[in-house]
Amino acid sequence: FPATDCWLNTPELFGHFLKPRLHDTHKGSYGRIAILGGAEGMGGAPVLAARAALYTGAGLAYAVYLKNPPSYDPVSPEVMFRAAHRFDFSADVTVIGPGLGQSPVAGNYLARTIASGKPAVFDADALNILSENPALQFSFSERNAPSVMTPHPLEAARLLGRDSAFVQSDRLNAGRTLAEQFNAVIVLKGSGTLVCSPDGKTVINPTGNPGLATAGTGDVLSGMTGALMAQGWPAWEAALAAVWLHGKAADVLEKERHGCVGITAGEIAPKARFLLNELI
Ligand code: NPW
Ligand code: AMP
Ligand code: MG
Repeated sequence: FPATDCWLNTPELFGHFLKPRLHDTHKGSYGRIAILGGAEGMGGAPVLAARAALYTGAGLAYAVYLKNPPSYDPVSPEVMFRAAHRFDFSADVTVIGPGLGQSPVAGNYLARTIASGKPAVFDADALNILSENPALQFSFSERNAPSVMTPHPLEAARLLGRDSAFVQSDRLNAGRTLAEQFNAVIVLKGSGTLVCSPDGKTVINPTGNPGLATAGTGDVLSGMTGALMAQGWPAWEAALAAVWLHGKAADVLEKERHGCVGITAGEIAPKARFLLNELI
């Protein structure tokens, strides 16, 4: 894997982690994932991520809200809801950011996630808070646990102190710079999503289409990534597999529908589940 090259994402890069389930296992064997987010008006984002995590094989999924969690969601009763003040960071993986908002309380939970020493996926508003807070950036770079960051171009731009045109003009450089700066696997989203590792590996993803340009698809990707990490996958392979499956699911939907217009975020993970089982 020469560090200077950019490789094409294929299942061969993560296939060695695809394993059939053993008979003598239980839900605890497949990991507990917590999604921290769901500020006022964005309560759907953690639910999308939690459902996607279950479709990707996680054993248990919690949607953790800064305040006023619903008691349950009738559309996805498998998801458990918690208030953040009762959350102890004991889940195997924390996904922080989907619909989190940027309040001081949200910043506090981000600081605790960074300090938790647990594998984590940082998305959306977690990245926006981080970009405004040098002290948190420092503690992030000192983190000694698997970390994935999933910025879209504007979130990456905020982290770099630039605008999205700057990021888009040299995506490779933006992704690699962030991976080195934060010592994290960076998923720089958008057409031709890049996955960059701190040691310089870069992979470009060929799956996906503009049908993904719709509300909540990024929240789904963060849940899928976290779910694979909760099942013991390293951050690098989890990010590669999630990105590939997420895009491929959209491609299958596009084919079935004779076009990509009107794909919704909630449809992605059920289709990705089919593809995941097919690969296993
Ligand atoms: P421009 O215009 O190019 O400069 P924001 P958000 C850019 C939650 N959600 N290629 C583009 O910038 C999220 O989780 C909740 C190029 C665009 O205008 C967050 O917490 C939902 N550019 C919160 O909302 C469903 C791209 O980014 C700007 C790009 C805010 O997140 C929706 C938008 O970024 C949402 O997920 C691309 N591929 N993609 C729910 N149901 O609860 C993005 N950009 O202003 O950070 O807003 O991403 O919507
Ligand atoms: P977010 O903006 O966080 O909701 O994430 C959007 C998701 O959709 C990411 O996984 C992007 O890579 C994907 N996406 C958005 N637009 C496109 C596009 N034109 N082609 C392929 N994937 C896209
Ligand atoms: Mg997003």
